[in-house]
Amino acid sequence: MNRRKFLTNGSTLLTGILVAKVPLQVLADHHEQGAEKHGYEIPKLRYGYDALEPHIDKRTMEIHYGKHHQGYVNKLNAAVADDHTLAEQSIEDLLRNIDKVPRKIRRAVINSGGGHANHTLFWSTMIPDGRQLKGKVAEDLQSTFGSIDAAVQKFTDTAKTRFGSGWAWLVVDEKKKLQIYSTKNQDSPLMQGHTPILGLDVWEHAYYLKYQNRRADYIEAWSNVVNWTQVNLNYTTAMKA
Ligand code: MN3
Repeated sequence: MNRRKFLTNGSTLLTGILVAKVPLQVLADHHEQGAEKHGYEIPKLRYGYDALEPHIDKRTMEIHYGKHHQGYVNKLNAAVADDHTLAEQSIEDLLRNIDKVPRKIRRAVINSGGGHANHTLFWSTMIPDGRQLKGKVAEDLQSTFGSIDAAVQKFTDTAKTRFGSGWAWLVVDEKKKLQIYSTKNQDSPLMQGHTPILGLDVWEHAYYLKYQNRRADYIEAWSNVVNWTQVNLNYTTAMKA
């Protein structure tokens, strides 16, 4: 993936604006809007299963969203079912305060709660045709990593070299600095006080149906559908928090 690809994909301005005005938290935390008894809920996809074709295929989306993500939500709800004080927190707060989660369910919350938060961000930072990398996040990627190309290359390499299952991240750390790194399994950057603003799922379930062992091809394809408008919004929101 390269900068030119990002820059040439910002075409549908109106859609970008509409999407940009929906904060991630609103999508993630349906249970905060008076639906506590239902527990955590999978956010609605803002595009169809086939909308990211040919880069991300329909069948992968159906299984990834409908089976994997829903499975994380179901297991998370089962894990916190007996503790109202846990279940009433947003998924972000639950993971930020992971040390306060009782030991006997902590691993389940890390795996399933992390899975829920990570995939919620993942869906929200993809959009058909992608959006341009610009705005404050572009400026600060350049100043932090030397150039946009260097930042993109570091993210790509991080995703390629994550051994086994995990995620590549662009985060805002506790000092409000941008960082790029990967985590294993469903470990969320929220658990170390960082706010993820872009995440790439490199579990094999994210790409194996279409790309088999060719993770690099999947990463390249994904770069065509990154919603940098949403990432920039996530960034400015995290910097204000
Ligand atoms: Mn996944």
